Amino acid sequence: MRKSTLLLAGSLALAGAMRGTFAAEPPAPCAPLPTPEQLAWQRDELSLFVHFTVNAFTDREWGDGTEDPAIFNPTQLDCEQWARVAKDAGFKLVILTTKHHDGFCLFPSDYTDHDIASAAWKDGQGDLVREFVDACRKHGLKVGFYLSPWDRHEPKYADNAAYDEHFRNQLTELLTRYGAISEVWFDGAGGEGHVYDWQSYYALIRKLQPKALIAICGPDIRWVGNEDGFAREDESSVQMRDGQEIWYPAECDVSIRPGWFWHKQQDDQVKSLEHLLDIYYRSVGRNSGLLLNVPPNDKGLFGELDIQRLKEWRAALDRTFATDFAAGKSAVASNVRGGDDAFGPAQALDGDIDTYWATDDEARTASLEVDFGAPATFNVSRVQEFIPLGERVRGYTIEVWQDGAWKEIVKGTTVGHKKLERFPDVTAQKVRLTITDSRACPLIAGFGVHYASR
Ligand code: FUL
Repeated sequence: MRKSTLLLAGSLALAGAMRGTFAAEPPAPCAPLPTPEQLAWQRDELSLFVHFTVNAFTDREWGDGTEDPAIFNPTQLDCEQWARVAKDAGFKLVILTTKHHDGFCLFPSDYTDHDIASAAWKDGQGDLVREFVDACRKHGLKVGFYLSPWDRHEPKYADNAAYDEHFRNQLTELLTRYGAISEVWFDGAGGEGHVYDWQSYYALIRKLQPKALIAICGPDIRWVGNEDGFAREDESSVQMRDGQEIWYPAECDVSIRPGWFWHKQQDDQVKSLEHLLDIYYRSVGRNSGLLLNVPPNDKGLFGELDIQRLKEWRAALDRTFATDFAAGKSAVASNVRGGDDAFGPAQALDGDIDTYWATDDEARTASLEVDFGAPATFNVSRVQEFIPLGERVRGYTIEVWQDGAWKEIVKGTTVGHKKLERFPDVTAQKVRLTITDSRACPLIAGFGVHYASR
């Protein structure tokens, strides 16, 4: 045993010596860092939102809580259809509105009659949340719950403390009956002036589902600040709170239609493919999670046009990123950590975001040059940092070699998990990524250029 360990160590040293390098120490983390759950969420990139309640039967966006629960009767409800559509379009997590502002619960709650047990659907015997969770699990999707703090039906809402208890009771039902929950989404809308005991909600979630992320009115995932699906060009997961830097990644929520809920007259107002692609590039492509809403209709099904559009969207993205002109090509870098190939530029071009090109500790600027071997035409760039060790890059450029000189085509700020840029078609044989500013030595897990057909 000992002998073979020695032999292994000896041959590794020999291999290092043969290529003129010895294993370099991995870089130190650059705080703040993501939790394992935040990291997985950022790498998942895509979540589907499902807005469903009595509003699908009243043609409203905000129910006022006076709706008769009996009207809720999605006669062809098929949560598997939702899950299949989500899966095929590349979503990793699906978040359901288990209770919207109208207070109607899609699960049978012991704390209200304003719920699925009073609905005509399945004579009050059904549990829509259960069907939703089962369908997601069957199709390998993570599950998230939206539970509206603002409740326009519940009489206890008038009494802060009584409502806090009511809300915790409902949270307990949701977080103990349905297995592992990945995200709890707290909407900040409505209820102006009402004071919620947020800390007690968070403590309960941490106790019942320690791995669940708490989003929006919560400490783990931040609302991007609009409902258009667009992040800022310099969106960063490093945010200041109470004078401290914390890891707080952004989520972009937007609906595929004008409304969050289904309205018959919006059946032909599904966003165009161009619009949805724009949303992708300006959310996922700006270091943020995309939470795209698709509302089921009054039958309990996604619309044909919504499904068709999602297919087109997935196909367009797949076509674009299947082109990857720098992948596996020969590359040189201005600085390689300890001269060790384990941190060499090839690590940014290998399609594996768990390996990365790294520089020596002192470097704050560095460049990586790729030669495709033949001219290529492209119009999208992709840069990805190795965020398990923190977000570092604060400035970068991309240039192409044309007519004997470098010509700048992208000038960016932050990178984070993924930064995509679109630009007019450019043809070149060599491309250069330069990190112009960084909080610590840059760690680049992915660099690529792609062609999006128009
Ligand atoms: C908003 C709500 O008022 C909308 O109805 C929707 O749920 C959206 C996601 O959040 O604040």
